[in-house]
Order: sequence, then structure tokens, then C-alpha cells
Amino acid sequence: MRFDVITLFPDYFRQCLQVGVVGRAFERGLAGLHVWNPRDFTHDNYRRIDERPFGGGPGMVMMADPLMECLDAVVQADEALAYTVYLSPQGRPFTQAKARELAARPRLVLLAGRYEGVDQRFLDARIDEEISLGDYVLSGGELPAATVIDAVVRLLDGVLNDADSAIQDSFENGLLDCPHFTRSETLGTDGVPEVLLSGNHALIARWRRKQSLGRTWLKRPDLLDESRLSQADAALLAEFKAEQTGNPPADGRNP
Ligand code: 9D3
Repeated sequence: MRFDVITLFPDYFRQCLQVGVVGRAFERGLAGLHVWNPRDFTHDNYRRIDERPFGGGPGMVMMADPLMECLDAVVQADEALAYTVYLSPQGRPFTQAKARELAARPRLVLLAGRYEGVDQRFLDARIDEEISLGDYVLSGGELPAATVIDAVVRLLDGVLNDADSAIQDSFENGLLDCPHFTRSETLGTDGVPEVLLSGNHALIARWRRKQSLGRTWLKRPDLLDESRLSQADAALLAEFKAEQTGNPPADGRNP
């Protein structure tokens, strides 16, 4: 899969997608990354990409013209169909489902904005979809673009090994992960649930499932539709709830 990023800070991407499974995926050629600076598509002496907004008000806006020329060059750089995404606070929230959808495309072009935003005429003419990372204010779209690339690349065929894939499944099922424990020089096995030391793999799997259900109920009740749990899961969650000491808040939230 080919990624093109349009950004005023190209260096940001060269650094940040070089590590871990994602970095290795680019190294192995499972994905390609091309970074473009709209400033290279200006024609004035000042290489100007921002302007004051019509109508006045504070802040600057990214001009349509350099972005149009830049995107023309991006599109022409490869024959595969380019799907264009603008990272913006006005976008629909990014989700794992959206990552899956994007991972099925041959090419993704990501526009990272700066300043107050981008001339609406460019967005209307050239952007297929706007995506937000969530309801908080960032200073630009670079970190969101890198986040989307990370989430998408790890879904591409051949990127994750079997061990990682299993972990991924446990989040894609809509539940939080169970707690993890490992060897400690200083702590020994203090505080490690007995069952994990038992060697009984059926019991261990059952305990982990129960913890996943229980933690999701405690921390992220919004992810849990209790009416749609299997009978086995409903029983595990009931067990978890019964073991809770004290009274959890009525909405199930853990303070
Ligand atoms: C502080 C300026 N804001 C209104 C006066 C508007 C504003 C413009 C540009 C707020 C943030 C940004 C830069 N943010 C992004 O480019 C961005 C973003 C975000 O801020 N939050 C969540 N997801 C995203 S995706 C891109």
C-alpha cells in the first residue's frame, strides 16, 4: 500500500514511522511512504502557503493553489487510485473499523493541516473524507496523519506475526485487554493471580476472558453491550461483578 502525506513538516514523518513493526513494514516494502511539502508548489519569492481569511478574524488559512498543484503531482506519481483524507477537528472520529476500511485501499493521501485550517474550496474539490483523532485540540494534522498510518500499516498482510495478530483480535472483539504479569527479580510472584501460575491453560483462558469483560465493564461501559453477550460471557461478567468489593458507581464507571 502506498501512502502520500502532504505536510509543511516533512521531516516529522521521516523520523516517526521508522521504528517497530511499522518501521519494519516500510523497510520490507509492504508499504511505501512519500512525503510532499506544498511549499515546493508555490511560485512567489516568499514561497507563501498561508493567507489571512476573507471576512477577517484571527489566524491564517492554508491557500488552495499550492495544495491543488501539490495534490496534482501526488496523484500523478502513481497510477493507483488515490483516496484523499484531510485530518481535521471537523472530521468523523477515527476508529479501528475506519482503519480496516482504509487498509483495503491501494493508496492513501493524507493532508496534514496547520494554522486555522485549509481553504474550503480545496477541501470540497479534492478531499474524499475528513478524519478527526478525537475531541481535543492539537496544533496540526501531522501527529493524526502518523497515527492513521500506524494503525493502517499494522493491518496490512504480512506486517504482524501470529503472536501480534492474536493480541489484535482481543482488541478487535471490542473488549479491553486483560492484565499481564511477568517475571520480576524483586517482586517474585507476589501479587500475581494464582491461576496464572497453575499451568492450567483452560482456566487461564477463562480468567483472562473474565478480566477483559470485567475491565471493560468498569472502565469503558460504552464499549460493552451487556444484552448481546453470549451466555458464557454473561456468566463470567456476573462472576467478576460479584467479586468486586465495595459498590461500583451506578453507571459502572471506575473513579
Ligand atoms: C485553536 C484553533 N481552533 C479554533 C479557534 C481551531 C483549530 C484549528 C486547527 C484547532 C486545531 C487545529 C489543528 N488540529 C488538527 O489539525 C487536527 C486535529 C485536532 O486538533 N484534534 C483532533 N484531531 C485532529 S486531526 C487534525
